[in-house]
Amino acid sequence: MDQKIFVLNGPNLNLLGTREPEKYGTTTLADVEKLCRTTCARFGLGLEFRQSNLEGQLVDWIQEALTSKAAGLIINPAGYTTTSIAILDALLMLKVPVIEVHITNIHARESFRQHSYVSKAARAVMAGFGVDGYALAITGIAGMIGATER
Ligand code: CA2
Repeated sequence: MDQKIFVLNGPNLNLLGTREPEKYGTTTLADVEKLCRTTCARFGLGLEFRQSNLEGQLVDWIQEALTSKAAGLIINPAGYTTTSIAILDALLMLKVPVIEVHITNIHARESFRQHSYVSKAARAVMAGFGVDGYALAITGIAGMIGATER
């Protein structure tokens, strides 16, 4: 597997499946990782799947994606979507496709959730498909980088 993608998750997503199931569903982040692994395997892609509650940690991982020559990056920035110029600046350094994922449709929610700094660096945005959005984003990135289904 020489092509690898990073899937990064922001604050509080470690609690996925355990709180507010009416909004975010009952699937846990461990289940999402399995879904991502299965989907990456279909395209022969390696996967780094990570979550952090810390902005600087997410920035460090984006820089790691750059230095380790990842083929693409998917990020659910969660609460940092609307605030983090540091995450935006790190993403803007990547030459490979970046896809922003949100479990919910942020545009149908409170107005403060509707602006995303991250979108400025994203080739595509997936919002409102629930956790399936992660698998859809991997399929999309596979197409963008020319990885074909095995
Ligand atoms: O819809 C999404 O994926 C969000 O990125 C989720 C963020 C929210 O701040 C964004 O506006 C939209 C919140 C993630 C919090 O994670 C939780 C997980 C389980 C239960 C409660 C919160």
